[in-house]
Amino acid sequence: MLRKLMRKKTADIQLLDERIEAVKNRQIPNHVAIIMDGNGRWAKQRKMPRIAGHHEGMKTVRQITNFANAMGVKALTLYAFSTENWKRPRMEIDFLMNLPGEFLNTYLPELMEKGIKVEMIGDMDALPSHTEKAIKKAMEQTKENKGLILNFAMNYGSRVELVHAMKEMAEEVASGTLKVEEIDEGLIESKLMTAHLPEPDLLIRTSGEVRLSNFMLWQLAYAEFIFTDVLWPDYDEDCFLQAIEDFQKRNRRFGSLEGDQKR
Ligand code: V07
Repeated sequence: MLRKLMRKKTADIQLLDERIEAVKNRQIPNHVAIIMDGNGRWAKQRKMPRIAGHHEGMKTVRQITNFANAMGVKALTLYAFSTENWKRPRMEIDFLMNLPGEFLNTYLPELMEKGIKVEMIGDMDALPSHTEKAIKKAMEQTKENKGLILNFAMNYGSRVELVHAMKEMAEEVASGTLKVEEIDEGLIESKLMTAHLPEPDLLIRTSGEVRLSNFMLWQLAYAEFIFTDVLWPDYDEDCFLQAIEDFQKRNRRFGSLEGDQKR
């Protein structure tokens, strides 16, 4: 019985390995963006407090980060805290604001080992100072790393980001350093917090919600969207591989048109 189970397990791993090899031979998304939903629901199903779900979700962040890095994804943006999340109970917010510190205390050595670079988008100023310190320290320590960019969206809202970009351009026009005719997509892009990142080509949202919720509205203009009912704490390598396989299937339908030419 045990031997039979082990044989099955070995076969599963072999199958996963074969899928990974096949996927690696095709176009890997440059930049994957994920809305990590369903942590509260995961906890509720187990009669546990919501924060237990958030904590479990953090383990998924580690697993998916390592897997994306191994697959050759260049950037992974994770929506960790939205500007809307401030409406949650105080105790839940306090818990969430401790997660970056806990995550980084535990995984920073592993991130260094794997060459992963930590970055952040969103309004850092509004975060508690201990949260800001933990993130800044990790960004500083990993800034020379050449592997995956692990980009956390924290206190991020896409419309606020766009308002900020527009104000900057308006001021430059008012001061005479920018001409209205010079405003184009490239310039707008350069004013966004994602300016240095490749455009996201795949968006994943877990837990069955089918909305963008003010996440990278400009940047996701040409991305493939994948929605799954799987709750974020249950999301695993198999799910992520499935998402890349679906992405590649959709992209192949464009025949010779690949990547940026697709638009
Ligand atoms: C958070 C765990 C994942 C599911 C979604 C909500 C809860 C990792 C971080 C993090 C953020 C910045 C950083 C390092 C780690 C995080 C929050 C919530 C607020 F530099 N997970 N995670 N931050 N959750």
